[in-house]
Amino acid sequence: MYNEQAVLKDIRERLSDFRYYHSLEVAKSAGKLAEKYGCDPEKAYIAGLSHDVLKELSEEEYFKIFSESGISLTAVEKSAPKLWHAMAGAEYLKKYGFSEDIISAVRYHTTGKEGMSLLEKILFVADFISLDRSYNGVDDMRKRAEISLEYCMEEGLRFTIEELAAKDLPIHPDTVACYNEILMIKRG
Ligand code: DGI
Ligand code: FE
Ligand code: FE
Repeated sequence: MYNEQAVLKDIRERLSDFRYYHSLEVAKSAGKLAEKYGCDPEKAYIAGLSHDVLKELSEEEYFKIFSESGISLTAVEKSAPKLWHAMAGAEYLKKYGFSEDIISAVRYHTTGKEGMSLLEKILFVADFISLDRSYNGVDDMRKRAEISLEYCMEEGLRFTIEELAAKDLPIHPDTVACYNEILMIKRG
């Protein structure tokens, strides 16, 4: 239904071994989370498989995609190269005819945003807890994902925001909005 073989071939050709295996693991984790939380596992799997498809482009290649698709970057986005693969990847994946919900999950998998859909949350969490991940605290993140997606996202966003602040890097407004919304839900 989603031309999984073509996506597999595409990511195999575009990504290093390390990132290719990361993509396979995110797909598996996303599929499992979808089953647990009542989302479409096939959609979650294909979103996971393709979420980092353009992670390894050059600056020139990203900007070619942005200008061809009429995407203008904010000052924060211009100064944050790590965000480009999600913005460009979402555009690129339109060629597969993916539905808007899959495209949007890829688009926001790095920053998150306010008002995320179930599929968007699943991809965001799967990217943190996939089996290839081994950072300090990953076990806690996996436990949190068993309890609720938001409980895991809260910690993931805190981790990202702290890391960015420590490195003097800009924090995207979508990241902040996502974090604030989850805290407000928690506080009722
Ligand atoms: O592509 P992956 O490495 O699998 O994971 P990802 O797409 O979540 O990217 C994580 C990187 O993106 C990490 O180095 C932090 C960076 N990042 C995430 N949110 C923000 C951000 N960078 C900036 N400048 N601002 C953000 O809000
Ligand atoms: Fe990514
Ligand atoms: Fe990823």
